[in-house]
Amino acid sequence: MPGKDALLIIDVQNDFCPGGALAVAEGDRVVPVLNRCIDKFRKANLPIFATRDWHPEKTSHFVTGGGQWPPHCIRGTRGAEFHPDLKLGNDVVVISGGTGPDEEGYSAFDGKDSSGAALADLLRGRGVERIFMGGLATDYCVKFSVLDGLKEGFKIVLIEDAVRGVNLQPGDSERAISEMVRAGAQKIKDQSFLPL
Ligand code: VGL
Repeated sequence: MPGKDALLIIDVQNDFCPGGALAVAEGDRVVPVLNRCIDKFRKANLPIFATRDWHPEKTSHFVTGGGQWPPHCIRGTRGAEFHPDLKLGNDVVVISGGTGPDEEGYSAFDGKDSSGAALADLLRGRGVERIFMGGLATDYCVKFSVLDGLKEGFKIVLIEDAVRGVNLQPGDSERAISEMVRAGAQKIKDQSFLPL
């Protein structure tokens, strides 16, 4: 794997996993796949970023504030925590999104680290040119993050077996993947780059 690669893990939080407030079917199935990716990137000393939906209690993103979604990923709650089996460590940069009362926060590129730095600047600062992405949910945060990453000029590789979708309408995830590929994303299964 060339030195200009990074791993970006999107919103693998309890509320998006089975039993959570906005559970994605099989959401937890991405965890072992992403853990193998984390091992690879960690061993190769390549940067790893993990985003989290980090909402206030009251936001126009929730049905309770006039939006579309049941309350989920309210910061400070268990639902907002990363899935406990995800092998995150101190070396992983956490990016928080949807923090304002009027923010949908779908795209990782609207998120910030703990010092307020934007994701694109952090990536460029590390010399990243290509981003491997996986997480939740295919048809929302993953899709918007992939499309924004391409607009920002990064090469994007979608790890297909490391994503799951909400599928409010049947087929939303497949349509989202087609849209990402049409926009210029490459898609792979993690096994295809694991034995480096
Ligand atoms: C997401 C729906 C609502 C996501 C966030 O992380 O994909 N989906 N909020």
